[in-house]
Amino acid sequence: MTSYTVINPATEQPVRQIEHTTVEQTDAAIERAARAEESWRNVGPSDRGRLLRRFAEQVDAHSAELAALETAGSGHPVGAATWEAGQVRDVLMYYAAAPERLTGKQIPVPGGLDVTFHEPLGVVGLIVPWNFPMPILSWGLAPALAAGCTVVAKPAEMTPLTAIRIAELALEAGLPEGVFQVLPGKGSVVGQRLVDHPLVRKIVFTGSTEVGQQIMTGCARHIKRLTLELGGKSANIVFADADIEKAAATAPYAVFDNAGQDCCARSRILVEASVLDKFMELLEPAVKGVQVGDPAAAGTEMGPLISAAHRAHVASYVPGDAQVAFRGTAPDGPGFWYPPTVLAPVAADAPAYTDEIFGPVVTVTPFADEADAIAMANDTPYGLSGSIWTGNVGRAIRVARGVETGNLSVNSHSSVRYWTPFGGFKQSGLGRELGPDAVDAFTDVKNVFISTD
Ligand code: TAP
Repeated sequence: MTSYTVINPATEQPVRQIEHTTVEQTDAAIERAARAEESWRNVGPSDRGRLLRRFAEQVDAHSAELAALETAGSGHPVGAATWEAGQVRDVLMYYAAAPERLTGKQIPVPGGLDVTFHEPLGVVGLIVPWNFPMPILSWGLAPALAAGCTVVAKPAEMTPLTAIRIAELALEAGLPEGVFQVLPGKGSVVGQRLVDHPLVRKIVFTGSTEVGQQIMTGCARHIKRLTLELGGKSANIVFADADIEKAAATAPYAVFDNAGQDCCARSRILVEASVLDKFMELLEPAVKGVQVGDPAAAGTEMGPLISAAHRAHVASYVPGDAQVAFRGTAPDGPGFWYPPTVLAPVAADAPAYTDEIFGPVVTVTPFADEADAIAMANDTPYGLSGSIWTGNVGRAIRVARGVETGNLSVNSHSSVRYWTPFGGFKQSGLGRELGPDAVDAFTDVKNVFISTD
């Protein structure tokens, strides 16, 4: 049996060795999940809700432990990791109310009564990336359990620790065996088996567009339900009539959060040409002020990248002759550090402008007018997120409607709020997670006609 040693990205020291799950063990887990689903789907709505609330409380009681695990295993600043553990609690709590509200319709028809039921799909395979191990796990897990599905989750090979602990907390909270299992291992083994196994009725995948395409092809063989959350190259559009001070002060956090390893990173800043110089003047101290350092220290805003290989990938977008406008700081010594980096000017066909870098590198490009801004924002195969800064309400609405992306914020950079739907346009994804309708994505609608004759 092979294994993986989790490395602390801030120190390069080993944290824990985790054994890989084999194909045979994956099959056994899927079969356990299928057996568990037969009874989980029949647990009464109030009892299912109560168990999910207990699960949320158990996560809450262990949030400091979960945050410390994420800081050690993924390099997330402890403040951010604490928020992430809180997000798992909140998402579980939000969907704990769903079983009691999973209503169908009564549809007027001649000759009888017609009603619809939302039937759980069955076993759900959840494939999670390394950048936000806790929140992304919870976004699929909570609504799936609420719908009456059971879940087999595969965390990313590099970041399995919090998912493993959350599955233990589920059992401690009283969830029956087999309802939620975590299988650490490789995507090409465990993930692939979840896609190929006929008893898995739905895949929820978050990760790269390339792997997402392979998974979509695999799911087609079984007409398997599928939700995809993929990459992004989102724009932060700043108009001359905006609060430029606030736009510049907040722009670093919209792209350097989680060291830029964020699918929603606003990695292209587009600025109306007439205020470009002023914006750059204000952006420089904001970038230099980002607190980069020991993720275990309170007050740290940005930690290291996940691995040496990923740092080399990010650095390849900033070759020796790159136009670096200015940079923030990063510690010396061990750890996969990379400083916040602003590139300007940058050509429209430069890889740093077109590719998802998934690191703390941002480009700044001027635009002429509103139509130009929308065209530039849309000039990408992605469409996940974005921000619009303007003092003109009409313009905010026009531009929000014009930008082809799933999640936009005006005069702010909020993106993922569990109360609202989240997902991508174009090659950023398929389907939506979160929000009031997420449970529907884990059910099939059954229509029943009852004759009154
Ligand atoms: P991927 O390489 O696509 O990996 C994501 C997950 O898929 C990992 O658990 C991986 O396992 C698994 N996987 C790999 N090959 C597989 C296969 N053939 N079959 C089934 N599963 C497989 O992405 P990544 O590098 O971890 O994450 C970065 C990408 O994710 C970026 O493009 C980013 O934008 C995207 N992302 C998107 C979002 C949203 S919400 N849209 C959120 C976060 C990240 P291993 O552990 O073996 O790699």
